[in-house]
Amino acid sequence: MLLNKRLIDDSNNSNLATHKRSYDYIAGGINNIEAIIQKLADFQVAIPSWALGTGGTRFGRFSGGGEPGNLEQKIEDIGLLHALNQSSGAISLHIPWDIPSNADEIKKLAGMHDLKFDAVNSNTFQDQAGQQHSYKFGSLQHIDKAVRKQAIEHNIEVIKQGEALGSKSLTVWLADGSCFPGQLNFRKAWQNTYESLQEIYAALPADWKIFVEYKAYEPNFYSTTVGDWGQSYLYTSKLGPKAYTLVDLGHHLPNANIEQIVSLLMMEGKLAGFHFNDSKYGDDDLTVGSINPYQLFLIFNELVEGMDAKGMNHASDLAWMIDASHNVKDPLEDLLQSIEAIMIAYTQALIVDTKALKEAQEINDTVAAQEILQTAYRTDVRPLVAEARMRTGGALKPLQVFRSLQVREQLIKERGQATVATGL
Ligand code: RM4
Ligand code: MN
Ligand code: MN
Repeated sequence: MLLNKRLIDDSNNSNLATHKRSYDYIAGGINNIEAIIQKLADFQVAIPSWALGTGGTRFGRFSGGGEPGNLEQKIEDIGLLHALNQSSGAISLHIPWDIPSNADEIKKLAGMHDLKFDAVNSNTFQDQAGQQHSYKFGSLQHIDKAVRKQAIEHNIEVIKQGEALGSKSLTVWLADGSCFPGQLNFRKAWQNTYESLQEIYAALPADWKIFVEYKAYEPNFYSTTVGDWGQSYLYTSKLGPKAYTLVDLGHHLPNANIEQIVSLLMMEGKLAGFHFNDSKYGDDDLTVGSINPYQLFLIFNELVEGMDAKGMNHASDLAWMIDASHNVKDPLEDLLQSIEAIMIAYTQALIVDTKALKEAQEINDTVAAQEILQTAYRTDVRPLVAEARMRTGGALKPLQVFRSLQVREQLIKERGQATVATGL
């Protein structure tokens, strides 16, 4: 399904007067407003191909209907999101869940929706039909060289798939670890993983990067072989300049200071980018900004400050991606909410009075520092985000348009009630 641009314009026109009032009110107080709007227009967040269907837990899965049944339909879904918010201009593929049968055709289709291919993701956490060796006890860490070899070859195959699509990076997330004390030798597991990663690294094209993602636990519940940013950093710093550490927000132990992690990784030039989501307890799949939007803002504050200090391009020097699974919400609505939350946090970070903050830090004025951050955080920047969307051809109110045009109902009509998307 394609959205009729005129219907988006109609909706914008009916919301315009109210929007203008709130936009003028807030924009009037910001000096570099045009530069900020441009940054928002440039900022794109990749949508993972596995997040367009209903997720589930091990207790059950409740499909909402109209799910994309193949990669073409997934691209179509991301095209819908991008038409509405103009901020989801990229797709991140998970192989083998979404192997393009014809890379050129898929590339063309994505191009028609104005979408690029972001990082490709390998999968050695599940066994696929017909696979020779099992990943039950790990993949790149496995005690058996033959299993490691199979996992290395899969990653190299994923790089090839990504090359054909124009991707420039490989994300490796490993489920490797152990469920019980004594199950494996930590050093041996680390060493095997490192050697395996070295082989994958050697297969990277010259202009590619490898992102090593960490996760504290799940599916292994005693140890994870890339369990935290320190372990990931150890791999990436030893691997070489093309290796970076990827931060998935939901992959930390409760209350971890993620903004500090981000700041230090950037300082070392080793931050790959993000998998955005939110979590309350141990989940890594809730809608971005749904539980702790202040933390998201603090992370963006470090990002903006760190990127500016290094003269980095906000839109292109780090990888931005959502990584979530939707159990009770319509996946497309959830993704619209997630992108909105990211854009809001980014905008708030852009309006922080950095000069005043530096001055407060220089004289240990803790009270002033808090006031400065919270002044930005408590500013309702939604009209700025909406303005950037409208100027680039998107909707002032994406979710409202999605509902009033009955997009999901149409998708159910086209695809049926019982389709099941590959993914989580
Ligand atoms: C993992 C991790 C990976 C993602 C898989 C599906 O928890 O976040 O990035 O590819 O889930
Ligand atoms: Mn992730
Ligand atoms: Mn995850």
